[in-house]
Amino acid sequence: MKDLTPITSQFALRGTINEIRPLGNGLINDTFIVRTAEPDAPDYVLQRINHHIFTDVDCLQHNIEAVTRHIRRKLEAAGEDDIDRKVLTFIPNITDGKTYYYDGENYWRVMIFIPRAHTYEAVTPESSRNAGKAFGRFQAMLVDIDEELQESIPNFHNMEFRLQQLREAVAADAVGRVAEVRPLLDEIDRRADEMVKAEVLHRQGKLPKRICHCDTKVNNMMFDENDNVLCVIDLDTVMPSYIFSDYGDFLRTGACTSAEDEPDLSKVEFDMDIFRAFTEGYLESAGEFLTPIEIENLPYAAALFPYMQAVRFLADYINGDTYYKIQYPDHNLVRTRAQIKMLQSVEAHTPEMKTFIAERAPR
Ligand code: GN1
Ligand code: MG
Repeated sequence: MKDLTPITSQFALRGTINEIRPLGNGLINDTFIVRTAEPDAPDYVLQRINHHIFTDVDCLQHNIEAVTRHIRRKLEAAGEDDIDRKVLTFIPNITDGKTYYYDGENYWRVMIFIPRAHTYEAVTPESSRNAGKAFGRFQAMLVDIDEELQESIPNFHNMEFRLQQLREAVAADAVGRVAEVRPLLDEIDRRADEMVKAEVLHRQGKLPKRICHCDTKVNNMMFDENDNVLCVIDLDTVMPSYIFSDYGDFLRTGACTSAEDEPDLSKVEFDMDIFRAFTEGYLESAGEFLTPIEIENLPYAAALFPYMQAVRFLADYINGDTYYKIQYPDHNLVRTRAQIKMLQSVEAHTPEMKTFIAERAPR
């Protein structure tokens, strides 16, 4: 591994660096843990921001700073303890105080590593109830943010736009993979009209955009020693979106009985126990501000995200794997198949989900 201390020395860190090692398994940025020698100095997380994807790093960091500042104020006002573990802290660089550093080639940022905390790749009904409460609370805290946030990736969760990108990929057929994926394209086409419902409702003035996390994968949440949620991490995609983003994308991974790239499709199912627990937790903390249209469409959101992810993985496969990191040649194809299987399982459970939500909707 390349020596990263010239980078870390650009940030006002406390303590002496012991080691820097890779951390986590995100598909976009490169992440490292920076361990310090002194027990009273924090450890840090160093990230190389993928600026091919986040082309406006200034906008990206502005969103993150605004959101963490607002949440910190809310936690302080609520008299919470342990606040440094409940919201991320970014370290300014030593030259101009920005929360990122450009070395002429790459963009880097550093945040405090949250101690005695862990993430999960899979959840239990109990921890997903906590997760539901945490993401609902995250949205609730941001309902009254006064700073304006921009979309750090324009049209990120816009289903019409994602379908358009897929169509463009198919038309270009850059690496000759279209013929092989026809059956998957048919699965996607059949559902296209119903899946763009959020955009339609928004144009009709019936569905608001709110500040959402937009990458609520289960592994983007930190839990403490007692499996309580501490905070939500990976804030790159915090931006205005429909609440469906956070609700739906959590269930896509959290309520899936397998990994998002499971090759054995018989293992990919929608787990109703997780759905029930997460939904109860979410409605408990978000129920206050959600509108009836938002609540009524939660089952749609559960289907929308495996669908959208299938569209994105498949477009990347067709484009020759230019966006997501892959571990083997047809990884994006395997991912797409798993997302379609997940979608089918969600659809099979939709009537049951509707009944469950109707019975619990706040009035
Ligand atoms: C990406 O960075 P990571 O792995 O948490 C992606 C998400 C996808 C996810 C699929 C900026 O998230 O939108 O849902 O992969 N983030 C971006 O695993 O595209
Ligand atoms: Mg992540």
